[in-house]
Amino acid sequence: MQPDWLKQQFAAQTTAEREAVTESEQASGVNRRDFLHGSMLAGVTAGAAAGGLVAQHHAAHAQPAAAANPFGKDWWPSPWGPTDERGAANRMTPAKVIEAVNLIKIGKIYQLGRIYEQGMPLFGSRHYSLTIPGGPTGGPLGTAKLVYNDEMFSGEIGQVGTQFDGLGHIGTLIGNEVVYYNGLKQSDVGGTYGLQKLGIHNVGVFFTRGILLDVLAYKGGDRLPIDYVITPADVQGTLARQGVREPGEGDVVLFHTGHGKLWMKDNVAYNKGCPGPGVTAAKWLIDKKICLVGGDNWAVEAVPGEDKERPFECHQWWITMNGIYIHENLDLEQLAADRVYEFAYIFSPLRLKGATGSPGNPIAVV
Ligand code: UVW
Repeated sequence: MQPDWLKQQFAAQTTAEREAVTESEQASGVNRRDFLHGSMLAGVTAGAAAGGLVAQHHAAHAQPAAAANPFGKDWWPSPWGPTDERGAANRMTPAKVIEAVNLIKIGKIYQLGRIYEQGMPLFGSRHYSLTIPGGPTGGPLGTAKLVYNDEMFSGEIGQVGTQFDGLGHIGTLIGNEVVYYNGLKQSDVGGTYGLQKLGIHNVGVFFTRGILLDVLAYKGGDRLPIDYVITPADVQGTLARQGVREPGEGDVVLFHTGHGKLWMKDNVAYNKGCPGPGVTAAKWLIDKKICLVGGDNWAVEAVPGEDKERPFECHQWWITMNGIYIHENLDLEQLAADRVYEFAYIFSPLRLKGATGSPGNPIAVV
C-alpha cells in the first residue's frame, strides 16, 4: 500500500475524531502513524492490525458488541479445516507442478521481482535501508589476506518493494475483535517477535500454472488510468484476446496494467492510486479457486476501488476470507512485451518465522 491515496481519502476526519485519537494516543503513549489514524477512524481495517495498535484502539473506543461483521457472514472454518494456516497454498499439488513443467518449452526465465533499492516507492512510514558501513567489514584473514563485506538491513522486510502478502497481513475488525483468515483472532495471531499464527513460514513453495492478463493490451493505451477498475468482462475479454484458457484451481493470475512503468520514474504518480481489479473481478477469481493474484502495481487491486468507503476490500476478500495470496509491485513489462500469457510461475517465500509477507524474486518460465 502506498501513502498518498490514503492521506487524501481520509483527510476528511471530523475534529471530534481527531481529538479522540489524540487523547487515545496520549493515554497509550503510542506514536501512531498518520496513515493509520484515518484508516481506523473511518472504520477501515486493512492495515489496522499492524502491531498492537488495534488493541489499544479497542481499549479507548470499545464498540458495541452488536457491531456488524462488515461482510455479513463468517468466512470460517476454511475449506482446509479449522486449524489450517496455509489457505490456497494447499492448492499446490504435484499435479500442478507437472502441469507447470509442461508449459516450459524454450527454457526462458523472466524475473518478475523489482530491485530493492533506496528511493523505491514505499507506503506510509515504511522504510528500506541497506548499508555496509566502512569496508571491508572484516579481515584480512590468514596469509591469503581474505577480506569480506556484510550488509546491515532494516525495513518492513515483507512489506516493501516486490512483496508477497501472507495470510497474517490483513484482518477485519468485527465489533471489538480483529479476525483473520480461518476465523483466527488477534489474540491467536499477534506476536511481538513475529506472528504466532499465519506466519509466512507456513506457506511453502509456489510452482504452478501462471497466467498473465494483459488488460492494458486489451483496453489500449500506454497504461491504464490510475484508479481504473478492471471488471470480469475485462478479464474475459483479455483471456479471449490472448486465446488462453480460464484460470483453474491452484493457478496464479497476474494483472498487467502498465502502472509499473511509473516505478522509479514517477513515484508520486505511482503512489497516487492504481488500476486493478475491483471486488466483482476479485470474486470471479475466487470462484476459479486460484492460489495467488499479482500485479504490476502496489495494491494489485484498484485504488480506490468499486466502493471508495471500503478501500483495499479485495485484500479482505482474497487474503482474509479466502486464503488467496497477493503479490505486489511485480515487473511484468517483459512478459507483456513478449506476449507470454501462460508460464510456469515459481516462487519460494523466505521462511521468516512469523513474518507477514516476504520479499523475493518470483520467476515465470516458458
Ligand atoms: C496494506 O498494507 C494494507 O496493503 P499492501 O498489502 O498493499 O501493502
